[in-house]
Amino acid sequence: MSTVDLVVVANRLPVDLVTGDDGVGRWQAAPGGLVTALAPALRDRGGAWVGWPGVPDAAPEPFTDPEVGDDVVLHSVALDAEEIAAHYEGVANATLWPLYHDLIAAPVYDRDWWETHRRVNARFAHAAAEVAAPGATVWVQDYQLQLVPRMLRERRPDLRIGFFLHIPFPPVELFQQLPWRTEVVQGLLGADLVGFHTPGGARNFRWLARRLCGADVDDSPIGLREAPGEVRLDGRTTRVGAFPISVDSWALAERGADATTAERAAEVRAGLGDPGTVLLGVDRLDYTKGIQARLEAYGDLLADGRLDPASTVLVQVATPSRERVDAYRRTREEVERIVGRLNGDHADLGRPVVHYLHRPLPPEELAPLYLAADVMLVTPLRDGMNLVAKEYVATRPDDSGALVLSEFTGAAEELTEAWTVNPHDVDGVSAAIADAAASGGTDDGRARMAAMRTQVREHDVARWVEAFLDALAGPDV
Ligand code: GDG
Repeated sequence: MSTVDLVVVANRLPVDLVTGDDGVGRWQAAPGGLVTALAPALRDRGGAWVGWPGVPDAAPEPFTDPEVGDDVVLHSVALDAEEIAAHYEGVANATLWPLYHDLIAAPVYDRDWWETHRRVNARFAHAAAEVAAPGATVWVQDYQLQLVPRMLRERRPDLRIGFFLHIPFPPVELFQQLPWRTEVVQGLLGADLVGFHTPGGARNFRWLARRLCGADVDDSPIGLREAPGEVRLDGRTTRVGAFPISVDSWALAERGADATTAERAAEVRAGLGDPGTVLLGVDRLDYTKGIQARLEAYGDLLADGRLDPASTVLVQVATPSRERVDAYRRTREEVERIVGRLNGDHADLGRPVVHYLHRPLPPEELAPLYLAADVMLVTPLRDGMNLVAKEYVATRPDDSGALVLSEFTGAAEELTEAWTVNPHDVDGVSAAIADAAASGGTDDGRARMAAMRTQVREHDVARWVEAFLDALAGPDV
């Protein structure tokens, strides 16, 4: 097998194997911006991507896909149905996801799942070790693969290994619940560089490295995009830093400025009955996203007359997600119950107050929605970054619009001019939505959007990739 100098390891490949109506399997671009972000770096260096193809037992030979790039070799890690249930639906989505998102749902700690999780992580490490050239750089992605850096280091001490966590790293008191907490911290310490969205996550991890593994750590402040902190253990140093991810701001701005996008946005508004105010939410249907909180806050505004049901609509896109996990089914039921109640209480014939879409929209439909929305509602109870907030800001063609943003997102540390809210405080969310809706056309509203547009333009996703890979390639420590 030929080897490469840059390997990305992620739970999923950037393409999914899907079976068509004719029973024939085809590769289809997987949802998510990670591939857009990483593909250029992989193409430049002739890299490889190691990941699971998204269906049980698929084990194709290494292949390429034009959507990713002809120079990027895709290596599949096969998982069987039991491994998908225990590693992916179990440990990843029912243990680590809720634990790392402040216990919004109760995490399940299952020893058998963990055994499988460990075995699956070892398989990813093995696959990465096979394709990495001597001295290559390997960039491991996200919470499903936290054990991989150490496993890979044991096999291949010559490699430069980076790890990035796309979700929040939890407060130390919560992390301590995990029965396998030391194993996870040791796993991550196999990397040369561990990246988080926020300085707080990096500092929590550094504290745990000392507490759980006895590592020697520095006490640098670790700021946003500042020099990483250092953790020394067993003669090696792992650097720990904050690398907030972003979006492809220029591509989004181009799409937002396109005449066809504006025409489609006008059609969308007309289809909604040309209301005075359009509010928008776009989320995976996940209990972390705070969809219920924003619906309740909106309901209060309609009920007390601060927003007029005859001239206001909320469009909520809720992309189906993890539907086999119980907590997600319950969240869907709650969201749909509230949507039903709000329309029952406030809609008129042919004029719903909430337009609710429970399906994935094609990518080209998102930009017109962002343009059509006067106010974007991003109210997660906890979110590592939240790309939707940045996409809205980047896509708008001028300084109109307004963003209501939860303070519990990584994005809130950068988009500081948003209408910031605590999503647990329904009255506060209502007040912010009302203020944001009233800010359209005002100097204050325009100044806020202008500042946020500058932020996302200056810090786009290409810069994120470069910053992480530069730090990873940085001086030997
Ligand atoms: C994780 C972390 C972190 C959504 N609905 C549709 C659709 N989307 C796209 C959005 C956006 C992406 O999906 C969602 O990204 P988020 O960042 O908002 O949230 P997660 O999926 O939870 O992502 C998060 C991220 O990783 C990156 O590190 O920011 O904190 O949880 O790009 O536009 N896209 C299309 N149709 C939809 O219906 N085409």
